[in-house]
Amino acid sequence: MDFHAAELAPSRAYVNVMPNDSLRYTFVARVPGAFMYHCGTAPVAAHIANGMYGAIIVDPVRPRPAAREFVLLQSEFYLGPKQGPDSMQALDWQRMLDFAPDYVTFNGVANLYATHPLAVGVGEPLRFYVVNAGPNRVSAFHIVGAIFDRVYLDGSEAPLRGVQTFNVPVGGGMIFEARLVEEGIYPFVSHAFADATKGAVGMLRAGNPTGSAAH
Ligand SMILES: [Cu+2]
Repeated sequence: MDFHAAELAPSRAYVNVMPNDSLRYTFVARVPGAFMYHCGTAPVAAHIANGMYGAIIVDPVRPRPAAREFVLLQSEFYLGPKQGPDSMQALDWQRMLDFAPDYVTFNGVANLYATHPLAVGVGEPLRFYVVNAGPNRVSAFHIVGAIFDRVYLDGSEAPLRGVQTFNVPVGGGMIFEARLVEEGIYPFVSHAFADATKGAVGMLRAGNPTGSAAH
């Protein structure tokens, strides 16, 4: 179990834990930010592609200003043929090596927030903790119709300002702050549009608009 928020010796803490065995270690989360954790057992790519990851948000000692907050965890799924009575699909290792995912998702389900938009207020301060588990695809995070007021790179205390799109590297996490200036539907995407087409798209619903968005 590999916690990116930790500073320690992997050879001590990130060792294999076999069935019926256990391991305990602690760490101090010194650096604030949005961090990935994942299974670190070989082959790591297979385990991440099978969903063995998550996000840890480390808050700064002095709290960030109040905002409506969301955690978005981008990842990919590479599927083999449907098998058995329940049509189960296992990882296709070659497709993973070829960067050819079937689905690219926010929080594990393709188009999850396109079909279930996130409700926000008009002009409300918004904060997105975006973690990219991969295992392969960089997330070009963008909100259609908004410009990020601030983007924090991991533990950086000095944000970038006035940013339209910013890459979240595989195994990285960024904090995005924005406001939506008028009532409406605002898509958020990975602007790598093959990935948006494969499911890395959602909607923010500001206020109570009528109509829909073209993206
Ligand atoms: Cu890692």
